[in-house]
Amino acid sequence: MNKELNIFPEDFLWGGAVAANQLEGAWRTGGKGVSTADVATAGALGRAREYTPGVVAGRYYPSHEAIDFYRRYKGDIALLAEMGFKCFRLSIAWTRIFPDGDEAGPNEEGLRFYDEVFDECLKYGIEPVVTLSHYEMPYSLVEKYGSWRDRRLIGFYENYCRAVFTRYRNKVKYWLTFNEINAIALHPFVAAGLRFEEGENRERTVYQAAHHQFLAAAKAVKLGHEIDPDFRIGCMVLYPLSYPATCDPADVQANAERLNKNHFFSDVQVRGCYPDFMKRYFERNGIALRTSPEDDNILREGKADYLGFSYYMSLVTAAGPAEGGETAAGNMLGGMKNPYLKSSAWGWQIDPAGLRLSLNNLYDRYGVPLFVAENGLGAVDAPEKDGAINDDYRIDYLRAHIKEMKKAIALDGVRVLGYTPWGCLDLVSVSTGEMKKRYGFVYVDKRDDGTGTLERTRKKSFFWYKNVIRSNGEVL
Ligand code: BGP
Repeated sequence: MNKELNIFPEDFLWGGAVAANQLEGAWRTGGKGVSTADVATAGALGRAREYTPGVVAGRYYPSHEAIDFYRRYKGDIALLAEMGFKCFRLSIAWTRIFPDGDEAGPNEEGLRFYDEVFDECLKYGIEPVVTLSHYEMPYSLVEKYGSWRDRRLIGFYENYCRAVFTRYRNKVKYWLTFNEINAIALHPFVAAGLRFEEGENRERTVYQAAHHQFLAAAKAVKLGHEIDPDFRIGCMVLYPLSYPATCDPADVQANAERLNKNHFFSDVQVRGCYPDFMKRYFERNGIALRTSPEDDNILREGKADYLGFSYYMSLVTAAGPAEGGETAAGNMLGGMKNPYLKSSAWGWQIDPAGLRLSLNNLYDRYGVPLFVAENGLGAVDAPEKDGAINDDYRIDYLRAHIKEMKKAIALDGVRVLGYTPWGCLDLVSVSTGEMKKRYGFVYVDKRDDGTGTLERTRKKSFFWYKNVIRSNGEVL
């Protein structure tokens, strides 16, 4: 490759990403409360996940044990260190710190757990990048308050942020407020614990809850900077790059509108105000949000320092119904099939060049540093007779995406802080609850029915990624 393309900044944060609810397990240990993820059943074998009203005896809930990171974190972090990780994106389980969400003070045992996890990272020079709420919140807040539709949630989130910002100020610098905040419009329970009443205007409730999350995130940014001006507090969105189905202006318009409805979430958090197109959308659709006079100020004073996003795939959008009716699956998205792209076994359309486009779109729009907080291939890994896992398909996927990210940095001048491929240790899938859908560099012996030794094995991609990091992205 052309020498000039080898320009990852010296301090580029190579690493990997996980979320507490998908790997920690120990769901009732150390004073932890029940979270929204703890009531999600396994939806393997083509069934959708169900979100039961509380934990129902006799049902299988994959997060309850997950991959038992809670007890095995030392060995796991040692493996990440062996790959040379510069950073590790992980989340704090809100329910370890405030088990019910509305207590007056934090749970010391929960705080101590993350002290140990962060110390372990720092021992190897791994910078923790911490998501404050990653598809997990106290279930009790759902039951008592109806979750984020209630403005009081802002105060509970603020208390939680204050507790962890204060406690970890000497250990953590990079924070993310809500994982994939725009997923609230696609999966309201997973992203925000929302359940709907009969006849309720769902769209209105979703945007009301999103408004509260925006305020909570903005308050977290302000508070964090007061506690430590060196904190870098970002927001995080699922980036659903989408192409118009044809050059018919009607398709181009439909695609632009689809993109904008997602940009809305980063617009508010990065620019600190609601975009006009969304105000008009609310007016046209009779959506009147309950707001307070101080809201505009709160949003303005709490703009995110950087923008984290997940990128797995791209979509296609048409003004009318898909011609031929061929559709594609996606992380909560779906859409039309793109004939130029191949798909993963779960139907997600693989589009490395789309990562460069996404980086450019976001950088042009906002001009703030970006963080590729998730990317990766969910695939079935079949260990060989000798136990080796030759996941060349995963290496191919990641290599192609890193090459495109490199072009965005070197050729287009996009500022990217780091790259954390998803599920660096195999973990529970969020959309299906499966273990069979694996992303990791490290294989975890656990099956969809909950059996397995939980033993960890380095995959071929482990050694490949180690070289990528060692060469700062030169050897791909
Ligand atoms: C993102 C979530 C992650 C993660 C990933 C892969 O949307 O932030 O939590 O799980 O997608 O999705 P899945 O687990 O469904 O394959």
